This record gives sequence, C-alpha cells and structure tokens, in this order.
Amino acid sequence: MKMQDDFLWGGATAANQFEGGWNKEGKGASTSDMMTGGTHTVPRRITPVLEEKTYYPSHEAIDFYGHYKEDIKMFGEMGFKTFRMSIAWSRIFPKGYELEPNEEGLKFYDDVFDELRKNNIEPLVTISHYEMPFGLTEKYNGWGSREVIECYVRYCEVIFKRYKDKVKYWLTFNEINCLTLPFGTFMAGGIIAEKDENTDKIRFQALHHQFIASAEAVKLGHEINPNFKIGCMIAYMCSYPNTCNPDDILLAQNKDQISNMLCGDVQVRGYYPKFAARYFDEKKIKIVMEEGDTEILKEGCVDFYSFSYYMSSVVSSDPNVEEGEGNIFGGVKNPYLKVSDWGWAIDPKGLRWTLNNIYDRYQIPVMVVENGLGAADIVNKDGTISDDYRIDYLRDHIVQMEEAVKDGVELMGYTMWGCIDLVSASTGEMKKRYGFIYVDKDNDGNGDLSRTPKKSFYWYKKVIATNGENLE
Ligand code: BGP
Repeated sequence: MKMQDDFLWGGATAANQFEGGWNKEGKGASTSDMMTGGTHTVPRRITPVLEEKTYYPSHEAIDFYGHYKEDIKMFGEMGFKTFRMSIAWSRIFPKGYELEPNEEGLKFYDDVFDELRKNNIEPLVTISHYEMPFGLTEKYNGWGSREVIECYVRYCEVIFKRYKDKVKYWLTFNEINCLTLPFGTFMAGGIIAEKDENTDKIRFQALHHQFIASAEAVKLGHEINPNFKIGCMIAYMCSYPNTCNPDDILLAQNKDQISNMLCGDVQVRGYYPKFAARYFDEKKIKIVMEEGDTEILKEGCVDFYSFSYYMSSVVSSDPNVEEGEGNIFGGVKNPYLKVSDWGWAIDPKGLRWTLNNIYDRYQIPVMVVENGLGAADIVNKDGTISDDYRIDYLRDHIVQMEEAVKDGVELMGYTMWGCIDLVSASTGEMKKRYGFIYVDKDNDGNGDLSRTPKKSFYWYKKVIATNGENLE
C-alpha cells in the first residue's frame, strides 16, 4: 500500500537530547542541562547547581549545534519530507523571564530552517520538549506557578513572528500528559518537589497552566499566520486489561481516560472531560482556575493530534497478579509480546488500535511523531552497523499504521524517533540508540561524534522513495 502523496515521512529529535551547545552564544541553562547521565548515574539525578565533576549529557549531546548542515544533508539523502525538532527555549530567553529575546539564538534557528528548506524538508517544531529555562524553575518552581504562562506566550509570540514564513507545523508541548505521572514532575514541569511531597496536586495544577499556555499559543499562532497548523502531542500509553474480568476492563478504561484522553480532550475539544471531576475529587485535587480560563481553552483548540507510541502495557485489578517488567510505566507482563533490551513491550498492533481509538474520538488529522526502537548497536569490524532488529521493529509498525489508514484513520505523517542517535530522555544514556545514523559517542561522553549511516538508513530511504509501498 502507498500513503497519500503529501504524507509527511521523516524523523524526530529534541533540542535537549541532540543539540548541545548548551551555553553557546547567550543560551541559558535549561532544566535538562541540570540532569545527570552516563553509565554510572542511572537513574538520572537533578542537581539544583551544576557540579564540577558530574557528567551532563545535554551539554554537548551529539552537537547538532555544530553539525547541523551535515546532519540535515543526511536527512535529505534519506528523502525526509519533514523533520521534527524542538527549539531550546533558553536559547531564545536564557532565563525565561526576560522581556527581550537573544538574537543569536534566534539566528541559529533561522539557519537551521533555511538549511532544511534547501533540502526540501518541512520543519515540524516542538515549542517545549521536556525542557524550559532553569531560571523559571529557580524563580517560579516551573509550571507550578501561573506566571510561567506569560513567559511561554511571550516566547511563542517571538518565534511565531520570526519564523512565520519558515515553519508551518508546530506542537505546543511534548508529551503533555506525562505531567499526570510522578516522573513528569521535573522533566515535563520543571518542578522541584520535596522528597515527601505529594506531587499529584502540584502536577495537575501545572498541567492546567500548560493547557492555558497551549490554548493561548494556538490562538496567537493563528492570528500571526492563519496557515499555521498547531498540534498537541500525547505520549499514548495503550493499556490492555489482563483478563475479561469486568474489574480489569474498567481499570483499563480508567487508565485510558486519565493517562491519555484527559489531555487530548482539553486540547482538541477545549474543555475538561466529565470523568476528570471524579478523579480530582477522589485524589483531593482542586484545580485553581481563573476567570476566563474556560473561554481560553475553548478558543485554543489544536488543529491536529500528534502522539508518541513505543509500547503497550497490561493492567490488572487483582493484587495477587505480579507486576512484570513489561513497561517503564509498570504493569503486568504481556505473554504475547517480546520486549526491547530496555524492557519496553514491542506491540505494532497496539499502534493500529491506538490510531483507531484516537481518530474515533476526535475525528481530526492524526500524526505519529515518535516511534522507534532503543537498542545497543554494535559496530562491525568494517565499520558498518547491521541493525536488522530496528528495521523489523519499524516495518512491523508501519504495516500496522497502513492498516489503520485502511480502517479510515486520517493520517498526516510519521516521524521516527531519534532518527540520528541521541541522548535517552529517561536514562541519559547514549547506548540506547534509536538512529538511522550512528554517532560515535558513548555513555560517558567519549567519541569523535562522527556520523555513519546504519543499514536502516538505506531501508528507510527506500520506504520513503516508494511512499510506504516497499517495506522489504
Ligand atoms: C519520549 C520522549 C522523547 C524520547 C523517547 C524515547 O517519551 O518524548 O524525548 O526520548 O520517549 O525515550 P528514551 O529516550 O527514554 O528511550
């Protein structure tokens, strides 16, 4: 099967995981610049001040900052129609609360967008991908404070105006629903919580602030350029019931509602779903809303729904059922699925289910903006990398994506995650590689940063050239 002519094939990245140049030309420290990484520091630590002998993987990352021309050329060679990247907010507003932007930071993205155009690649820009200026954490404790909305909207106004003729596709927040989970507190919210603090309340309040910020950005973006297409981005966590016990079915439904639909509903429909009220009540969460918030949400609905998909999980209501290692989000092991080297359950059919589920609910264009396999690649003696396992993973997912299109889903595009090796968000490692392009760098920062196409590079090139028809 072929996809429609304007299907957006491409790859996805995020500034904090691949850009580097963390303090170059006026850039301020971002929240991710305060997160440790490398073999010896998993899980990642957050250091409120930079420690001298500690390794911070985002500081250099894979230095896209210094290699962007070479990298974009390789994306062009693969035939990318689109490239998903994020802007490092602290490159534009170093502390986050300044009134004037950093011109050198703006200039860098001008150059990147021009280079993409030269290679016929349409940029797809995430405005905030798991980072914000650390200055906003220090001053406001991140998205926990409402003041940050104004800073975000000011940042959006600057980039929307500056790049209005260079960028058409935008995403307001990466995986916004990660704020519904404890691990998102700092990574998605820039919030430093006390060890014993119950973070539910603060996270859901922060989420509300992001909803308002996103809605204001959508409205503003459309005023600046009515042709902008601005989307939401959800980490879709598809959860199966462990058995046909109605308790398991209800548990899976509830998980889908809170983890996935709550955010999609607010951003696509413009209001909180009814089930949220009960959840907040039971959790004793009281969202502080200001006058006018309801209207803002209504006026700032997104144009399309984008999401990341890596795996599925299984939930059980039975306390005697053992939790397995099927997923980073916990859950029961699924006996029908294999897992990746990092324990993520590989489930291509779950992608078809997810696409149908989303489209049935919202009936707006959908895009898969992250999907891929983190694996420890081995460089052969002759310097080649035979990542057949990655090709298998991607092929199986693309097949199911095409099935979903046959089911009727209106699919805009597919950007494979980590199209060039980059730093892992959850572990801070380099070893967990996703790319079509190998980057010579290890967990502790050693390597010459040279780039080498893997076997999957040539495979994906053929997939794009045949518009998804030839997956062999
Ligand atoms: C998503 C994030 C990405 C990316 C990806 C893979 O949740 O949006 O930033 O990192 O997951 O995860 P990891 O890097 O932890 O393997």
